[in-house]
Amino acid sequence: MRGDEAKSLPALVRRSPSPNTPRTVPSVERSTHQTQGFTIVPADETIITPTEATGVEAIRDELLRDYPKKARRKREKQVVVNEKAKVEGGAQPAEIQVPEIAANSRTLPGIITQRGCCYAGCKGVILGPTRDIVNITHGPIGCGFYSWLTRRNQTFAPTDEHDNFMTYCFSTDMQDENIIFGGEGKLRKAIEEAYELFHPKAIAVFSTCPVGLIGDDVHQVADEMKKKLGVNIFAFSCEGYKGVSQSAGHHIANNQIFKHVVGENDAPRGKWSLNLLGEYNIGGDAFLIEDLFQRCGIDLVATFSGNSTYDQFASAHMASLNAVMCHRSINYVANMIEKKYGTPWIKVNFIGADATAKSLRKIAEFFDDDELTNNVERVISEEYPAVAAARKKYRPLCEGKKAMLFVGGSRAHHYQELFTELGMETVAAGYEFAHRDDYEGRRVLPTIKVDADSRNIEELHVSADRDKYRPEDQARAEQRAAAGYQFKEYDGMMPAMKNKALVIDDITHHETDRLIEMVRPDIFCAGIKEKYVVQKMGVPCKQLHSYDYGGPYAAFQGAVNFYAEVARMVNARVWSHLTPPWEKDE
Ligand code: CFM
Repeated sequence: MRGDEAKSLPALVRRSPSPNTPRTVPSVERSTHQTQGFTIVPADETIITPTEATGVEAIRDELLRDYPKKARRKREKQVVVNEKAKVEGGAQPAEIQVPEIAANSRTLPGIITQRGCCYAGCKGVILGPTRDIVNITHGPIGCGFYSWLTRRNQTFAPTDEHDNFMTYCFSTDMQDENIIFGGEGKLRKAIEEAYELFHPKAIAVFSTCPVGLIGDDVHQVADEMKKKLGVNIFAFSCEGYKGVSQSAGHHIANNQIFKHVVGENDAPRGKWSLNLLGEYNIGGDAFLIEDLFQRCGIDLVATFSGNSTYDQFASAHMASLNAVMCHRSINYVANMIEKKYGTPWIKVNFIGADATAKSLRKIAEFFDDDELTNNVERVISEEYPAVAAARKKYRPLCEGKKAMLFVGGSRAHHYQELFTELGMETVAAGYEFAHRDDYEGRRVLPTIKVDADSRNIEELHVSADRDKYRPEDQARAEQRAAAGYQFKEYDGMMPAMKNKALVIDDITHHETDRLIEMVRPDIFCAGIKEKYVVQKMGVPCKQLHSYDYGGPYAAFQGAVNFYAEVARMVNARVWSHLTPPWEKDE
């Protein structure tokens, strides 16, 4: 911290530095904007006045101050002040430029990350919400237990006759002897037993860490059993240690579903058909989106993977359009489907009432059919009165309050929409495991360096399917693009945030503590691991992973639910009455 700024901070900083910690920090290297050939004009909105602007940087310095040198050098690149600039000139229309942030890199040991593992991303996130695939965890029982319905992904099997295995927990329960002599035999038996008991359409096998370490060939076993039993059986090399976070697990899961399931069933498609990619039906979100589609007459072929079935995945290649909700977990699937089958894709967001209306209109615009446009406008006008009434009631209770959001890979961005609708400010946000494109937008994709950890994750080389590629879908996309319609667009979280907001990748426990102490937000959004620590500091914490047993929060009705919940939380006085035991005098 530089001398003068230090003086402006004491009101913010409650904790005194330890006597051994030097008060000075080497000046931080800030990323600069590419200026050549452009004029840089500061973006108009700023949340912090010039004097306070120093404050944001001082807060950043304060977060980094206590780290040892090496750790600090790494975190400096992941803790960024969102200094936005509007770049004018050049051939393109003015665009917002944001600083570079380091993301998708290994977590420093000991920092207490919010992240999960590769197996969690594969088994829990991507395949967890599918109800009629038997998901067998190959590994010790603990891994199986922790993948058992801990993520509030809901499903709706229409009758008892329809398979729903989500409430089951299948594990090979590896023991010492399997670790020493190999677990393939036990896996074969487990697959056979699951088949005999349930006769599912498909069985998936998930590798936990020891499976990779002892070298069980899960793919060979899956192939062998597929031939023997005559149902689709495939496996995932999603050992927990692979990659740097659950993001690797998403990729491994999606690759296998793309390879082994998509394209298996050529079901007829409706007039306006689409897949919803990256919506996992947490707390029933997908039910509300499905309802909107149904009322608009949109044919939802498959959701990846909220409230989904095997058959839906198998016919996903038939849809006319892919709409991507969670960019982080699935954007590459949209690309692969486009290459193989010709289906174009767009980015949508059904979190926030305004975002929902915008997304529905974008879908209608793609199909360019008056009948669909009228349906969409009718549904929006049916939904808006309730949204407007809720805003009128709850916005005055929330206006001007500060939020912080630190969630996996999409929600830290999407939920800012809802806070904006309530008149609240997102002063700091970050992802656990997203990549630079989720922060800075897809235009940085060509500049992202692929490191050794990412190289470990298989990249599929996809080409057009000789029989199933539809040139007419691509022709329509090209014609729509020529008319100015934007495909494959995602600008990322940072351009959408206010100037000078703090953006923190893979936030550490220490930074969380210090940030809350200094800024005292009115609400902190994270997960169960953070929740009670944050609340003991006197700040309400909303879980955006599980919704704290609440929700749904998607679409219009979800927005109304969220407004009410946030208004209740930011006005709850219980937190101001709380003195944590360590602050009591005795
Ligand atoms: Fe996508 Fe998700 Fe998320 Fe994610 Fe997740 Fe999740 Fe999440 Mo928890 S797929 S990146 S791995 S939106 S489980 S439904 S809430 S961390 S922000």
